[in-house]
Amino acid sequence: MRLSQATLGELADGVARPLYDRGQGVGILHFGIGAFHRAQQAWYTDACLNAGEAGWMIEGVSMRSAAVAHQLDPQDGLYTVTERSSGAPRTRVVGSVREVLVAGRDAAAVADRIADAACRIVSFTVTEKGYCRQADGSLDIPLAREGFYPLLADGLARRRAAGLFGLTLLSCDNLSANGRQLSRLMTQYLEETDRDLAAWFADTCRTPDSMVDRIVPATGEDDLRDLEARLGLRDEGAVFTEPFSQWVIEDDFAGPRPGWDDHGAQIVPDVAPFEAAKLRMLNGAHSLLAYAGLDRGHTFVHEAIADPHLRALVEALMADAMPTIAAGPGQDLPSYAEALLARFANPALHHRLAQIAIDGSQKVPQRWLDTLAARQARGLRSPAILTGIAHWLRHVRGDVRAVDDPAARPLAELWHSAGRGGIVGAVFGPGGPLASHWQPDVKDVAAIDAHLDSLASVA
Ligand code: CS2
Repeated sequence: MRLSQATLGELADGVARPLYDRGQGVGILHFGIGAFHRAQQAWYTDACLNAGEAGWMIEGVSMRSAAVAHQLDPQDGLYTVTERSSGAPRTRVVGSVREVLVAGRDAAAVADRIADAACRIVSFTVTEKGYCRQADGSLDIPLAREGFYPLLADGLARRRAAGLFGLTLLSCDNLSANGRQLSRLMTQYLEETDRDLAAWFADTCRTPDSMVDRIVPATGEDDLRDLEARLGLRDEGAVFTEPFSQWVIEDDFAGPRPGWDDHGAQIVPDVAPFEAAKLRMLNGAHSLLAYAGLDRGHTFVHEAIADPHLRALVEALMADAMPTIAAGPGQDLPSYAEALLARFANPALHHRLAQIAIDGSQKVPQRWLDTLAARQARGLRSPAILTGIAHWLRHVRGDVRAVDDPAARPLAELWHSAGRGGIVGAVFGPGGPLASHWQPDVKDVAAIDAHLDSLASVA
């Protein structure tokens, strides 16, 4: 039997479930309703609704496939979030998602929702590549036409025509200054397509920066089977995560918002220091564990962090990142580093290194290169990150394992044309795809080259 509104009563005792009327208004349209959104923003919103707030149901948009719609729509949008650690798992049913629209199939319905007066927030977890940026950070217009931009522009145009107020556009992706980037990219899109709308957007909409943090590994069939045995119901939309969760949002909304801060989120004047710490320390360490850990034969994050060689590298990366971050109020970076090491060691999460290794070309700039650039400006290096770069370059050569990255082809071609001796300069030197973030000096190149030489099977 499948989880749904009708079968909620069949759930095993002790599983928390929504206490509110799920027929109430939709206040949020969310682009990219993958596992992360379900375990994070929708989970905070569910807590708000359980506490008696109204009007904040979420309509999700799946950008690439109908799979999430097939998971959630037959379940009336219901799904479970299970927190895993060394203790017993804790499962709760989340009810804040009304239904899932599919970008390619339901474009008119998406614009209808955005144009609805009840909608106040459009939020995003479309991954780094979903913003359709070119190497220099500007919008790739032809690519953007395939993404969320035209859907959002349609909805906004209809709001403007109807004389409605603007929206809060809330990016929840792992980019630095994600709200400011979204604003800049959306403005560029509108200036190309509808200049009047660009002016309305600037006047009426807001794009707060936000830092999101919760480790949410991809769900596997084994996870679903175990859960079914515990719950007595099958949940195709289940997500599994850690007990930890953090969400820091810039206090810059165009209108009302849920009281996320009553349930653990932080609303602050400036997200930048939280974001820098999260991207450079957590995500930076993750990517280092992914590329170096796979090369050392590991499968999961908790295995890689138990490898003393990798743990030392991660500790060095964090120590190198810390002085580049101007800690904000209440931020204690050494304790943060300790807490991250403990989270990585969570034995129950089964977070695959291969999942983190996806889309490196989109992640490396804000995770590693910003630290390198900030250190370079002070005459300092980061040997740990240079080691990571060597592992990443080896990975994108494409002959060790499959490379899942929008730049997989151009990077493999660079390896082909520049060869082993020229690859570092070809990727990071003038004209290279990552040159706008950090440019290695002669010693950096030599250090990366030396690591590449030491990696077996690199010709
Ligand atoms: C990970 C992140 O897959 C990845 O690249 O580094 O998804 C990470 O688990 C989250 O950002 C944690 O908040």
